[in-house]
Amino acid sequence: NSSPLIENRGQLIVFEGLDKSGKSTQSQKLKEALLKDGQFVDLWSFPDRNTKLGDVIDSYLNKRLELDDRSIHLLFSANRWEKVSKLIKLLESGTTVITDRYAFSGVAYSAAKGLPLEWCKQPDVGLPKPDCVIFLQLSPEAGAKRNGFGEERYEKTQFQNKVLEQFMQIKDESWKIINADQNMEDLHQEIYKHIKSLKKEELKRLWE
Ligand code: DGP
Ligand code: NA
Ligand code: NA
Repeated sequence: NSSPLIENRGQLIVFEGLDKSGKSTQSQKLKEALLKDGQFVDLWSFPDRNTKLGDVIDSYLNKRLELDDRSIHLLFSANRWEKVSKLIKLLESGTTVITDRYAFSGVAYSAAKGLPLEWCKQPDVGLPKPDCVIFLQLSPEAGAKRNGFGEERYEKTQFQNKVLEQFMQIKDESWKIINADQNMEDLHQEIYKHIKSLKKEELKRLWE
């Protein structure tokens, strides 16, 4: 008995996990499955490296640029905020938005450097709250064996272990933790089933 506004809005589905946990592949597969079901779906990725802020973030990740930990933290957050009006418009118009990473990465990666968790959360307070966070759980050691690991700034096993600890501090009732160390197709089916079981609710805001 929810209102038409709630019934018709798109869902915000976030994929989180350590580097190389399979988020890009699985978010793409989920998009394709939901499109097949006749839904409107957009697939996003954070950081969005295609904006001016995203260009600075890309330089930082590729180690062409050094920035203070707090400064880069705020840039990652600003990179989410610069896309919020578009995000809300899409959700309200009935498009489901899947994002590869969101504010949870924002907090986990910075807190893993030693910044206070509460400080890390503040810039993202008020962002649209995901209807569901799919957390792809893969051990840092397994991630390190996957193709391409080690190229970017944060891709070191010891640091990934710290990031994982922080992710486990910030998880909440909207999270679904899934074992990512299984074949791509089984993993996809598990995610798809979970998403289809979600109830439509009013859009809330993060950490308020
Ligand atoms: P990706 O493009 O998803 O591989 O992300 C690039 C790297 O940046 C990855 O190591 C995770 C990290 N990252 C993503 N979002 C944030 C954020 O908001 N803050 C920080 N500090 N790191 C982030
Ligand atoms: Na990465
Ligand atoms: Na991403």
